Amino acid sequence: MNQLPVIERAIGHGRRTAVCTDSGSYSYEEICNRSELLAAVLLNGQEDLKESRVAFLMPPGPDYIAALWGIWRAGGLAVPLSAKATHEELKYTLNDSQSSVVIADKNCAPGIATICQRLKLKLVVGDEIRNATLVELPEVHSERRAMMLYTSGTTSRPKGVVTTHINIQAQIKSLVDAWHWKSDDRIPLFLPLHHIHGIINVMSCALWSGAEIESFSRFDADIIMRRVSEDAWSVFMAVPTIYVKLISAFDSMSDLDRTSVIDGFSRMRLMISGSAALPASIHERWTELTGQKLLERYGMTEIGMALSNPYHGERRPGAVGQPLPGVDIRLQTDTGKVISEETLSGEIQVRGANVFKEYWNRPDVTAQSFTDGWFRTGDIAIVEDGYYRIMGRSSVDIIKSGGYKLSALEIEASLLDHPSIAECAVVGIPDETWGEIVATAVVPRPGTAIEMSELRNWCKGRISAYKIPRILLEVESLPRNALGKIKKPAVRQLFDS
Ligand code: MCA
Ligand code: AMP
Repeated sequence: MNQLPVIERAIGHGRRTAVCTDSGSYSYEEICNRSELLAAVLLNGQEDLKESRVAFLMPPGPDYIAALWGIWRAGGLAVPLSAKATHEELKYTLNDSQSSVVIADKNCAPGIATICQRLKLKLVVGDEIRNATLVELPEVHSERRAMMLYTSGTTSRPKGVVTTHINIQAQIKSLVDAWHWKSDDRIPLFLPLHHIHGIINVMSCALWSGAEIESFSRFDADIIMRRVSEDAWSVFMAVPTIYVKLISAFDSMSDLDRTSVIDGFSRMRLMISGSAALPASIHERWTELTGQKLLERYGMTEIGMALSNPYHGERRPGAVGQPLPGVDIRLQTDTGKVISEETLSGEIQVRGANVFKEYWNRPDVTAQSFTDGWFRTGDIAIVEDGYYRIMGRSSVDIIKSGGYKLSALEIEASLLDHPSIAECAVVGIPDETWGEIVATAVVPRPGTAIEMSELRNWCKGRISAYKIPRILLEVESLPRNALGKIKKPAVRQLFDS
């Protein structure tokens, strides 16, 4: 039977170690076998899941990979859930994606079981594969839908970005080629596994190549630095906030430890930064400290990676390089003119097999996101001496904090449920560590006052921790334009004064 290329390759990697965690090492063969059993459990007598949505919440490691591959092998569409999401956010994702089944690890299962009961969804606990027997699996063609990741946008609630197996294969192959992935590579995985950065750039590229992943439940600078000093890895990928945190962690180390960690970093084959702008000062500081030139790249949930500094050649601070293999890029002005000179900036538009299929159940939004077959990213760039440089975004309502993309509108909608908030406006304020930090200007209801600490507590359990505002400003009224709409640039200025 023809297997999906991802599975075929994994089978070919056989007894090599695919992933290790603090509980042991797991081979490709072992994970393939688990995924086959899980596919049998999911099929439960059916011949093919036919792209029905299967959501999953598994810790990083062999069970996460087996869940993803198991869903694919049964013909399902995988919906990775966020381990940091609140119950409300999980319910939204499950409802919006019309998931019918949820796979959870036995440790996550108690929390999600209540949600499944309420939404009448079937819960499969990872352990169930112990009693499963193998069945014939369907033949799944690469044109079929494979994965749905939720991403915030300029509309209030997150949208499901659907990619096919062809899209995913194109995203992986482009990076394996451009960044020279090899089967003897070793990489740490500490990024969340409901976003492209962790799922494709780190995990899927490593597994495609037969490389080894060491996975962690979260980023812990001390643990990571200890493993670096032990030469545990050849490749390292992180968001800018992590590099900032590592630089500040160096300051609190003894000279001996510091030298050994820095030597470890300097011996790596490749260190990459992405998901948000890497300030040139951090790029340069990292080189001063470790001798490593970080490779900065640019991507988006809808397109995977699109631009990258070169593996060989100049890695320019503040720039994101050139189009990756197989990815077409153009810049377009807001009047619709395609830019051919270096001096003009415009919106980045992308075409290629890497570009997603659709926003789930939102044909109108999907159609509006393309122009003449090119996907409109909403990011503005310019080309300087042959290298693209990101200048910003066309929407002030998108905030990038710690590498997470947040919708100001989604946060505002949650804050408006607070009994003392009459009106609010959320903006991103530049911040050295987080890139941007979430700030909100609020107009209190008459006779009430709003405290930052109280608001923070109120938000916990309602929105993910990284979306909670860190700065609060009470105002009597919000700046508006002539049509009465809130003026976000003017709201930002309120925080400067
Ligand atoms: C957490 N804290 C914050 C934020 N997040 N403060 C301000 N802004 C934030 N965004 C606070 C917490 O409340 C806590 O404060 C303290 O920081 C430590 O929180 P913790 O969660 O432990 O932080 P951390 O574990 O150090 O997290 C930092 C992190 C994480 C590792 C950088 O944010 C992360 O994993 N980011 C990566 C996200 C990612 O993968 N994005 C890629 C999507 P207190 O101590 O007071 O309670 S983008 C993508 O996939 C595209 C395609 C691309 O291009 O890659
Ligand atoms: P997401 O939707 O979470 O996939 O985030 C994608 C967005 O992250 C892009 O549209 C950019 O705004 C931003 N982004 C990713 N990489 C970079 C980078 N290297 N420099 C600046 N912005 C970036």
